[in-house]
Amino acid sequence: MHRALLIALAAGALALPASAQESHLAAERYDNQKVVRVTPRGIADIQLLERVSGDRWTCGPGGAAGEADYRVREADLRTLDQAGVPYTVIISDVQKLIDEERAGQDPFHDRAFFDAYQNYASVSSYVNTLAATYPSFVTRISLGNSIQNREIFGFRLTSPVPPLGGSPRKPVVFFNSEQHAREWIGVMVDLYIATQFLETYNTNAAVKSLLDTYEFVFVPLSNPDGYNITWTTQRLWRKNARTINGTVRGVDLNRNWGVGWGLDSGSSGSSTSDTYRGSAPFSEPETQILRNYALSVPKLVASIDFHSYSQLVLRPWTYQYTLPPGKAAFDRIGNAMVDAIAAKTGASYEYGGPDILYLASGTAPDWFFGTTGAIGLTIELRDTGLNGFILPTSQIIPSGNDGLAAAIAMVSGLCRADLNRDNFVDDADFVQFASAYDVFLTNSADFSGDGVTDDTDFVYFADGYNQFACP
Ligand code: 0X9
Ligand code: ZN
Repeated sequence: MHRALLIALAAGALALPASAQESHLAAERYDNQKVVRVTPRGIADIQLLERVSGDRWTCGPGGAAGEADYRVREADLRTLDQAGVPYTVIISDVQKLIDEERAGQDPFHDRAFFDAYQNYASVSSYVNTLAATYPSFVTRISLGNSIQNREIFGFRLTSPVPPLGGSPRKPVVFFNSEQHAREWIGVMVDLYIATQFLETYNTNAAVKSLLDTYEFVFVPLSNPDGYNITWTTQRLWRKNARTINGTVRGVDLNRNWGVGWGLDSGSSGSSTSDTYRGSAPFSEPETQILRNYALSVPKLVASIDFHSYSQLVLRPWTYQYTLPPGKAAFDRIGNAMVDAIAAKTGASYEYGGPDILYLASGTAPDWFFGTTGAIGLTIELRDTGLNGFILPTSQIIPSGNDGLAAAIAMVSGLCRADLNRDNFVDDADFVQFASAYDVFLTNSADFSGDGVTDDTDFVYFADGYNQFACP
């Protein structure tokens, strides 16, 4: 082969392209590529890394001015050394990890669902199996279709115990994952939580009480097109499959939501960026679909948006450092979640706001909290950098137990009569309830979840009020 062509090909392969390849192309390879954890000394170091890498693995406690993880070629280490950039290699061969992950996916191996990562078709059929196995608990739902016309499906899960007060529907808790295509562990954790809820309903009093009180909506694959790219051509693809000028560039779905959208401090206006926010809030069908579903729910009380990696529980706001209303309640619930994870699996997670990560503008949790008032959290699952997005399959069930402990702690910690979210149920809440009750303000005083504020809600409020303390 012509020498110049060889060089061009090699350069192309190593240039960490920002566009997704067509699915008939061979999978991109990452031989000998590293992930380095950098402590930039200033903007020049960040610019250098953005130039040589182009693939920031985004998470990492320390924020924009602190540590950050980047995927780089072996030869780039010399460039970093010459420039004196402080770094440590946290993954020495990205392709090796991917190969090991692939080996764990042997389709002829008879394995249980949570022993391996699962593709779109397999996740879809698993949801059908859940619905067939637990017909009185699980209903499959279809929320709409992605850009490339894949169905975004999910399921509703609750016990057959009827909603209080004859309400048509229980208050809803929403769990979604996989806005970011390469964060495979989120899909498995979402499904693991649902499975454990179903399997332990009869033996675990806490789970029984949650399923008797609330309805849970699970959407395991919020970004099915991106997920398909990671299974076929680019394992490290993050965004959706939005085509711009004939090339699949992708929009970062977790920068496309309408609250806090469009800020350069936490997103990018450039379509080649991994945090491209899209041309307008909700420009993407995937975010529109999730938003529309959330708006169709009469009473949404809490939500978790699963991501990886870094082992964090993050509260709003993500787009600004200003503290959210009701921060006291977020702190109580977030700390309870972190403690519950540590008690169940021994994993160490950290709870906090954007100060422990970085600003992110136009995210799902900010929209959930900002628009519906529901508790809206991000969980960054395992690990802390040893394997990053390519988490070994042996970590699926342990991660599932992190998520399960966190989910139970969050919902058990909802203190719904604490309307002002100061962690006390007292006269101030009564006054707030009474004024909401007077004007039939459904979102804050609708305890039953039927979309209206009426006598039933008064009874619930009184019931919560009598306990005088948040869990
Ligand atoms: O950047 C994101 O969207 C999330 N991290 S990830 O590495 N999974 O992409 C975090 C978003 C939420 N929170 C804050 N940045 N505060
Ligand atoms: Zn993510």
